[in-house]
Amino acid sequence: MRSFPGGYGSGQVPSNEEYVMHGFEERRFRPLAVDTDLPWDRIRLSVVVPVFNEARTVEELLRQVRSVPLALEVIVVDDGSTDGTRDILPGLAENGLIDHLVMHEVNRGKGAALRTGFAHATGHVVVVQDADMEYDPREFPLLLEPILSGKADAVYGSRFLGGPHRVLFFWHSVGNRFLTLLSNMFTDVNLTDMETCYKMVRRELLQSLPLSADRFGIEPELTARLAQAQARIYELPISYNGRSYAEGKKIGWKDGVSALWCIVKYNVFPPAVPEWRPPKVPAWQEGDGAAKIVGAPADRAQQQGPPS
Ligand SMILES: Nc1nc2c(ncn2[C@@H]2O[C@H](COP(=O)(O)OP(=O)(O)OP(=O)(O)O)[C@@H](O)[C@H]2O)c(=O)[nH]1
Ligand SMILES: [Mg+2]
Repeated sequence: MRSFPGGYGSGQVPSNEEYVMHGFEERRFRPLAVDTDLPWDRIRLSVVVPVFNEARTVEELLRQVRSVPLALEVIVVDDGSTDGTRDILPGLAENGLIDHLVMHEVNRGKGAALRTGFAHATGHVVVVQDADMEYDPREFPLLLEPILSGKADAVYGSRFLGGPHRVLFFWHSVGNRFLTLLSNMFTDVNLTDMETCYKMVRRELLQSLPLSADRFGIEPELTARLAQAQARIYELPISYNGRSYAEGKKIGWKDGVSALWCIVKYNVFPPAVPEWRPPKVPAWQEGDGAAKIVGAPADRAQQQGPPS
């Protein structure tokens, strides 16, 4: 396995070009290499960013997203922000940081924002990216690999599997683990972080699920529907840079209580979800020479010559 000059952990962050040229061979906190033989250049990832009052972070977050060496479709849904976010976003769309910008006239909640975003997605795979910089988009390739290699239909990035994380609220983590336990008892899948933002799902599957939660109930609902569809779910460790209330944290104990009811509701009551049967050939490999996506990693790497 080749290493980036300096390598992760040396304090030296590889440039985007180095990252591309070395074909994701360096992992951030796993010794395993990403399989460079996978068709990274044929897959398009739709990134759905729900935004509510994130004027402080949304531009920097979108720059981070855009620097990921994958073919991306960036969909931003403003959820009735009142802190100036709505004035910033159109300029970011003009500058090419956003492909589709949708504005909710009034605040409707993260779930409603996600459903709007999912409806606009046209990529092969969709991932949720919160706008508050708690999650690191450089981890998209890690999350995508189990889908690209045909092993998974959905991938969750877990904050509780040993990835680097800011040490923060103990009782919140207890609450998260309890909600995950309860969700698992209903779904009979063994997740470690049901509430994680990093949920990556094949688009056809995601758009076939009946989703209706407007607020944070979308997390247990999506999990319940994926389990009911018998989707193959993978989990990977991710890093987590949690924020304090002074830094803008919004979620509170009332959201935890409402999650309890949502877990019961979406696991016990209809509609029934039909079993998901993945097509034999994934959409990104259809046809002999499925069109390569211009600007995807392999193209850029070729333009720059082989890795030394
Ligand atoms: N809180 C909140 N967030 C929303 C809403 N609509 C969209 N969002 C966005 O959904 C994402 C997740 O919201 P967060 O408040 O960060 O939720 P969280 O990460 O679970 O909790 P904290 O960051 O700890 O508050 C962020 O990008 C928000 O901007 C809403 O009505 N309320
Ligand atoms: Mg957050």
